[in-house]
Amino acid sequence: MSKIALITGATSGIGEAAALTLAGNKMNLIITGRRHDRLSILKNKLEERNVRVLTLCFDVRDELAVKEALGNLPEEWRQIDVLLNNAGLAAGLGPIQEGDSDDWNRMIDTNLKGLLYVTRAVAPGMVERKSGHIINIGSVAGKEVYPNGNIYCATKHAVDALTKAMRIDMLPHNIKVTQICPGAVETEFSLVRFHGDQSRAEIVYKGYESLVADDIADCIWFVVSRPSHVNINDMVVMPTAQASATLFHKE
Ligand code: NDP
Ligand code: 8X3
Repeated sequence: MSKIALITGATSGIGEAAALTLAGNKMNLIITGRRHDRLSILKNKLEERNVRVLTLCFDVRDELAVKEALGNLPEEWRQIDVLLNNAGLAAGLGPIQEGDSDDWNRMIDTNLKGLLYVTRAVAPGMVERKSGHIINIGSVAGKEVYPNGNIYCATKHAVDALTKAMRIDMLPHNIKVTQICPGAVETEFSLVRFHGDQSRAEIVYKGYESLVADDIADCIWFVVSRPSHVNINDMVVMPTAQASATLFHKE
């Protein structure tokens, strides 16, 4: 029987690319996000690859909505084999003393609490079946802090810590826990970070060859497709032209 993967944040960037790659490898998919129109378009594309697709439209920050969506899955969707905790964002880039608490709350509530709510809803089924794989999308920002990255870096450092903690908790239950930490990937990430300012977002990816979402989707498929006795704990993936969170070789 084909396996089932649940992807948070499948409406764009890394999550969307992961959905297409996993479907290409015959996984059935539960795709989630807040933008219903995009979920519908993606569902059609995925179904062309002859897999089953369920769309669930909810905000990961809304604990009740997460519980309702994932606690009432149709019977044939309950056995989730892979949970890809991908939904996340940066909001703003500036010094702590000028920070906007709305931005802080969005990042903490999405990157951290959202990941927790979804994991809390999915992990018990994995524990019961003694089988499953949780993959958290961290970041180079969870390995280093960089100027003006304060709260985003803090949330991704927390994802790094939580991934290690989850691996310990899941150990007796035969559940794999992996973190994938990308450097710069050209997606809608910077557009969101700069509150829709296209020209600021474009500068982030100028003068060097950044990663694209498919590069991370390839890594996701690599970790998913290892034999059952092999777990990739942590993967840090950068563009060749990036050596650290702040050091780029630009033309
Ligand atoms: P995108 O902005 O392209 O995609 C983000 C996805 O997250 C969207 O599908 C969005 O869906 C979803 N999302 C955001 N907020 C919520 C929410 N409250 N509830 C549900 N879904 C939400 O960015 P990326 O693909 O680049 O980002 C994916 C992950 O990768 C994030 O965790 C990010 O931190 C991480 N990352 C990105 C890097 C990069 O350089 N791009 C580098 C390192 C890590 P919708 O808006 O429809 O809800
Ligand atoms: C996204 C990469 O360097 O903008 O997590 O924080 S960075």
